[in-house]
Amino acid sequence: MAICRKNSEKVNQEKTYLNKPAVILESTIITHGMPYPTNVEVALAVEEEVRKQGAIPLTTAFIKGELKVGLTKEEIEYLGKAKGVVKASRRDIGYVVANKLDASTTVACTMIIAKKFGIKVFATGGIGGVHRDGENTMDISADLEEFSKSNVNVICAGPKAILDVGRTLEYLETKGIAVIGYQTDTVPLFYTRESEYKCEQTASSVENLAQIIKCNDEFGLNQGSLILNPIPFEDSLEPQVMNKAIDEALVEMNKKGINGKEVTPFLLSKVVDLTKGKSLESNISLIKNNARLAGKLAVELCKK
Ligand code: PSU
Ligand code: MN
Repeated sequence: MAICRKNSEKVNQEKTYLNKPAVILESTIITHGMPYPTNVEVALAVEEEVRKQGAIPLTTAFIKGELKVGLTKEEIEYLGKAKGVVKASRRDIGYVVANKLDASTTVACTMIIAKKFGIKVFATGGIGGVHRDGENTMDISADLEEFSKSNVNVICAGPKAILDVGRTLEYLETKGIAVIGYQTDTVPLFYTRESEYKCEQTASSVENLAQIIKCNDEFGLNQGSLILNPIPFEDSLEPQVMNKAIDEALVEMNKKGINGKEVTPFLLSKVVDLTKGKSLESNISLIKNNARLAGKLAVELCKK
């Protein structure tokens, strides 16, 4: 127990990033989302995109149970190569710290850390959501629940089409979470820019986005928002190609009986195989694009 107390004291002493243009970045994408060495190259490139906007990139993870807010290049390299790293969500934090484990952070876990350190902006690729057939399996990512607990603004490229997009959006609506399309009227679906789902809220500019966030905060809503930033046109994929790959991946997943926290990593890597790496290229492009917007937003939010 002493280990936990000591660690949390240390965490509380860390400087806060309130009123600083900081962008937090998750690490599950490094350990469970992309193969080595691409994962490391992309993590470093994403940090660079944030810096170019005048903001501070902070990639988070637990190394041997110790929380790191802002990994060094060496630590990113270490995580990128390491085997058996825990994919940590909200429920896993105490377990990882107490047992001094290496763990990457999911969107939910990264939001908790961001809140603790006063970081308002978070860039990622995709978030977890309600899985297809979720009405039977009850597979709903803890990411969705976190938006009503942690006041952090998450920029992603939309719910990935491996999910039940309609139910994911319904879930967020029930929780009262602002889902804001950035310069788009329809919900982007990660690899594709448009969909049949309408965005109820659209922001025309970074200034507009910052205003919405500030107004929610001033109103005391005290919860996160989800910003949908469509993949750059030149790197988007054909919906037909993607849907075919996803359908095949789902069939194989069910055949293999994969469930729980393995579902998302399995589907992500299977889709990369089935599209012969094309989806990986798109993934890289959209993450960098999200990092750019996050950097701009973090700078904008610091303006009085
Ligand atoms: N979706 C993606 N790419 C990812 C993830 C989701 O398109 O890398 C990762 C994120 O870290 C997210 C996590 O928080 O998977 C969700 O996992 P689960 O569905 O088990 O909650
Ligand atoms: Mn799940």
